[in-house]
Amino acid sequence: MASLSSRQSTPNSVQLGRIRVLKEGFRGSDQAVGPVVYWMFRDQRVRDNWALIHAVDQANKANVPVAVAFNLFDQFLGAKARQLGFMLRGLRQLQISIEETLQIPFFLFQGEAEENIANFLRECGASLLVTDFSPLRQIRRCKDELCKRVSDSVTIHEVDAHNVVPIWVASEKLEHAARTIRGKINKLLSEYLTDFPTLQPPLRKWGATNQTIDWDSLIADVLRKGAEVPEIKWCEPGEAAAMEVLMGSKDGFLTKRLKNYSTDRNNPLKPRALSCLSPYLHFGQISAQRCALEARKIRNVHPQAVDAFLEELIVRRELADNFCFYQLHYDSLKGAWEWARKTLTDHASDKRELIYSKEQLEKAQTHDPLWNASQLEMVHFGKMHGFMRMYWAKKILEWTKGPDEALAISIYLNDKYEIDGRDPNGYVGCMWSICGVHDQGWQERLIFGKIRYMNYAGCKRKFDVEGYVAYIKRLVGEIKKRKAVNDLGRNPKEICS
Ligand code: FAD
Ligand code: FO1
Repeated sequence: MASLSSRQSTPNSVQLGRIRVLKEGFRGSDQAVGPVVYWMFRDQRVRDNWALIHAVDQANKANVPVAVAFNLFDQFLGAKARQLGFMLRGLRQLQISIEETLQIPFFLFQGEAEENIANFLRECGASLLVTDFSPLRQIRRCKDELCKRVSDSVTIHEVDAHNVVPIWVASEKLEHAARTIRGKINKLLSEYLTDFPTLQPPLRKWGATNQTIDWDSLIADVLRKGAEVPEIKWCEPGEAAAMEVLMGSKDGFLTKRLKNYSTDRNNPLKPRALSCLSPYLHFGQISAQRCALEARKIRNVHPQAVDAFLEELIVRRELADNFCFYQLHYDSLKGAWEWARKTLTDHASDKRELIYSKEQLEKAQTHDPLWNASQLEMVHFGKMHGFMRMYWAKKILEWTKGPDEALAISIYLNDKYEIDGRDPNGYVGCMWSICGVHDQGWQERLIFGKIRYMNYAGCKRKFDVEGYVAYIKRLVGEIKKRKAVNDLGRNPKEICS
């Protein structure tokens, strides 16, 4: 796979290092140049989007029009109403914004992406397809298949619009830990952590389209099919809401909440100390690069908090993408390092005092009120506190039959209930907790072997455990009450029957 070699680029365009050529098209001298299509999937935003900037740039250079296409899969890694509702409501806003401000048409397809996108390219006679980047296997398989299906004349460019330093530029190999990638990323920030150009409507307009998207029925459909995990009300979807969470004057992270990030971010009783950007970052409704640029502007005021935030936002997040990009077994024991696989295998048949089934765990039916609270926070609120995620996953290792099962259950629950699930951060979070990925070996003990251990007593020393349990009880109670009132208002017959 060729990455465009020179790092130079024309002013206002995308650094060439951000772009990989997935397929080089061959056009006969008598063949006209066709339009550019941007197949959007991971970076679902109009603003600060290098893939969109590149697509417009290329269209202007070739004097052809550009369109954006999105493919809604029939099923994507078990996503339910919670995640699909959030995504589609964000996309509905995106369609209005991209069509009104940039006069770029937005097309939505449903079903098999390889087929839909290939058909669309054929129908509009496109010469260039631009896609954004995700290291997930499902997406890579889809792109490989698409490369085979499209005509020889079509070129396909992949743009890393998600990471500040493009994943293949930051490192050419699987990194061991944050300490091995940090220096590589930091060295490249002067080159890549730059401001975005303002995007103007493309020079050539796409002809009239007769496609209308019935968002209401699309949303109603995913809500019905995925009703088992309902939407959350506290997190408003879309680009505008994302910017508000980052820098809103009322409760923005950088404007109002950042100062306690370095001291309070590991206290589950103080969730407001966290940015709460993960839902937006996951669906690409905000760019990590924008968050970093804005955070850097106030570094002189809160240096420690900004540095701690940038470490998570850039180094840890890009380390997770590095792992999934270079380790195809990013979600199984096969992907763990040799030392970790050995120690987990050595201890796989250690006697467990307690074993819970997937169902018992899902229903938060363990003996441990702290674990149950974190599980309920995820199930009902849709976002477990970052510190609790580590304890939560490690206890699954302790209370299930073995590491394979523990990893599978943690990923299943994480992907099903977290609003930010199905993300490289999630796979790596579970792999870190259960398989020691990006961690070191610790003193050997039963079940865990050399994998880092966490326990209730340790949590008690760090924060007010009873306070957290009580807080979650209140939170879940309020969510259930609100839901009952809403259900009553919406369809009284259904409730009574
Ligand atoms: P903040 O602390 O404000 O962080 C800002 C951003 O930095 C986050 O949005 C995220 O993009 C990045 N970040 C923070 N912590 C990490 C980390 N440890 N690794 C990589 N990037 C990080 N994150 C997800 O986005 N999706 C998941 O499904 C997910 N599952 C996890 C499962 C487990 C078992 C563990 C241990 C961690 C998981 N994380 C996941 C990482 C982390 O817990 C969340 O990113 C964080 O809690 C999100 O909240 P925030 O945006 O308010 O965090
Ligand atoms: N992207 C798509 O292009 N089409 C989808 O239907 C789709 C569904 C989806 C559901 C849940 C979710 O968390 C993400 C979803 N995405 C979808 C986005 C996406 O492709 C992923 O966020 C990235 O691949 C993660 O790297």
